Amino acid sequence: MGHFDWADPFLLEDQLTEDERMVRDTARAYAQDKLAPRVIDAFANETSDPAIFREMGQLGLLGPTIPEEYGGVGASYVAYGLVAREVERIDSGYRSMMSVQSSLVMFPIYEYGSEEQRRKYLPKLATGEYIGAFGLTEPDAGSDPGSMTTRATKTATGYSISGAKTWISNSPIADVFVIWAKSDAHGGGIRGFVLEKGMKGLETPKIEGKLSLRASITGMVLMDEVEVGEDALLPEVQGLKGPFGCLNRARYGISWGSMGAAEFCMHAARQYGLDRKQFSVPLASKQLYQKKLADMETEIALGLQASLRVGRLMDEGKFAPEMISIIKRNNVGKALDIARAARDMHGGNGISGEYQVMRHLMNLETVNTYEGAHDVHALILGRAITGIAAF
Ligand code: TGC
Ligand code: FAD
Repeated sequence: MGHFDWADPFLLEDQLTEDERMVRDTARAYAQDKLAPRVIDAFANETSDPAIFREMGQLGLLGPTIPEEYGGVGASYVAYGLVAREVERIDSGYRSMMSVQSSLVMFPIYEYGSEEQRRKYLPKLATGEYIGAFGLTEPDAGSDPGSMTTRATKTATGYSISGAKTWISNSPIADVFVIWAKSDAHGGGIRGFVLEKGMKGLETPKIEGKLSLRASITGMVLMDEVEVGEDALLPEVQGLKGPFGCLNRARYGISWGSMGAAEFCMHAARQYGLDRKQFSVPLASKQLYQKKLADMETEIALGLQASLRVGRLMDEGKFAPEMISIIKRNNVGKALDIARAARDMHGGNGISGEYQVMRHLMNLETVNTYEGAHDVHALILGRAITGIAAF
């Protein structure tokens, strides 16, 4: 008979390769030693430390799936998921910084870019010397990015880009922007462009006063006739499948990351229940308290196992986007429920920054909305199940 470990109920550890465990251990040590000590202040003061990109870069945690010749470490998608889980165990905002850089900026430059673009940007994005941002969402085009109005107009030497992107992670501190726009020269089709900080007509104001994801800076990208050369166009992709190809990877990472946040909340609630006495006994001795822990344990075990399965299919080139909708939607939804229950189980202490569960709860509200809102993923699945698009 096997041994039951409440912290690893389905022996996930045994299902990882040696290399995957190594990457995970690096991410865990960094997250616990370097991110955990600064997150309470960063969230309280709404500060996002750009040095985090260089620190992660040094450890190979940015764009880990990119081949070594471009600065990555050629890791598996399972390893990438494990990194997201360790980083989001600390804070969803830190995972956001990492996943935008890796999946939404490095991936499209690698997959859709020219050889010159790869060589110019990827090594510096991998070390964190450059910070990247991804501009798809607009004030009037969120769940429906196909209705974007940002335009690229052909000029003698390249393109002139005008439009507004909003809710863009990293934008106020970014050096490199992957921007999606409708291009006149390509029949109005959606194309990707790489813009750089300091270009004339490009502004990136910060969005102030977020109550969620406060350790990750968010802003707009305002473009007023920004002139770029032909070399700014990502040549190898056209249409919405360009941005969606990136989103598949980021959404997959979020499915692991949200489980990291959920694990933090569950472990905190367990410890709190063992330490805290009411009615002369530990709270953890109560049936209601144990049932909540059992529900958390179950959802986390199932969620991690599902992410691992989809990760393996990605590594084998056999995944479909709908698989990712299942795990992004379900894992984040369950993580939100778990964070809410953990907050409740901490009583009054649960609302204090020091106990951290309420910060996870507030962060997960964003995670539930971005990268395809919870209900939008239900509709993606509904379309696959019925053949009828209900968007
Ligand atoms: P639809 O007609 O379904 O598709 C248009 C074209 O795109 C292709 N496609 C995909 N390709 C690859 N992967 C996917 N997941 C794909 N989904 C669709 C599709 O095959 C088609 O190609 P083609 O060649 O036939 O043209 O498009 P639609 O306009 O009906 O879209 C519907 C819907 C709801 C699925 C989609 O618009 C959607 O997913 N909306 C959600 C938007 C979203 O996720 N935005 C995220 C913004 S970035 C962000 O939030 C970053 S936060 C990061 C952080 O800080 O961590
Ligand atoms: P809407 O699309 O207006 O949706 C509002 C509500 O309506 C949701 O509950 C949604 O589920 C529901 N809904 C929408 N359509 C339907 C429908 N057809 N049927 C039923 N219900 C529907 N975007 C980027 O491009 N890059 C980034 O880096 C980025 N970072 C972000 C960081 C943060 C902190 C946040 C909050 C957002 C970020 N986003 C980013 C934007 C994010 O992707 C969008 O907020 C998200 O796609 C939802 O769009 P929306 O906010 O316009 O909401």
